[in-house]
Amino acid sequence: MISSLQIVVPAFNEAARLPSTIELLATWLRTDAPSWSGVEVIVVDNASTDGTADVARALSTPDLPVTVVHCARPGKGAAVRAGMLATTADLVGFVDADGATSFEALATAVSLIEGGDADVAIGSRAVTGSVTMMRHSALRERGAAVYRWSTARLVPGIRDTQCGFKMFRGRLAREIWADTRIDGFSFDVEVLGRAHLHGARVAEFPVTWVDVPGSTFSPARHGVESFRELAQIGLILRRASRTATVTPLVHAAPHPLHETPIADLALDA
Ligand SMILES: Nc1nc2c(ncn2[C@@H]2O[C@H](COP(=O)(O)OP(=O)(O)O)[C@@H](O)[C@H]2O)c(=O)[nH]1
Ligand SMILES: [Mg+2]
Repeated sequence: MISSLQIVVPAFNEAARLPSTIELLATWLRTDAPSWSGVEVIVVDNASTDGTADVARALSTPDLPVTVVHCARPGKGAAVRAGMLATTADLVGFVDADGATSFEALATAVSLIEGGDADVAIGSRAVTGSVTMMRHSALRERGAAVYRWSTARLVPGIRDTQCGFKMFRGRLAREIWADTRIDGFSFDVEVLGRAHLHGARVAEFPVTWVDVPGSTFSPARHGVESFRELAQIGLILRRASRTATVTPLVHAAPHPLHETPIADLALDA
């Protein structure tokens, strides 16, 4: 049994990859979570030119309604923001359109949040128990290692900020995303930093992740931009930490992964 769950899927020219992802999700819900009701998908069409919105609408069924939100502003961060601000559910999450993260992650995330152990549950390819099948280029792998080193200073304790699977208490998500500024691929880092500032407990849990061909991330085109965004996030979080009133959402005890004081979040801490 879950309260209500909306899953945001950012989609930039995903007419080819979206159908199997939504169908996999519908099948997983039917077979592995038959008692869940009221699950909905919100596809955010990020100015696609390949008919993504029509494809998404055609995937809607009474068991798994799919609605489409349009986002003219380019970037995965902008798309996820538009989707999150359109949510109303008690639990909200986002997943990549390629379905790279196995949907078993939904069960883990829901139980962590509904069980009161976390306010934010993020899938990870870097914690014990994760299974990853990657086909990334050497350039992307090297860039990812430097990127992880940089994010560790912004959101200490979180090992994989970039997995395309994250779930939140709905009210918290809407409060966080109302303030977010990063439009590109580094938006997850801003969101996790802001979650800390809200006093939220973040649980990072292992997922099974299979690289799906057709990635929209180009190391050459998006890589430099992603690092530039990290520098900007350092400033944003430092500024936000000056005014943040940290009030734990549910329980007083911080998640063991995140005992780092808020002041240490700043880029130059
Ligand atoms: N590149 C890009 N991706 C976007 C944009 N808006 C939404 N997305 C989505 O962000 C997700 C990125 O996942 P993917 O392309 O698989 O990248 P990867 O998993 O990091 O290699 C997909 O669901 C994209 O459709 C955008 O403006 N640009
Ligand atoms: Mg992918």
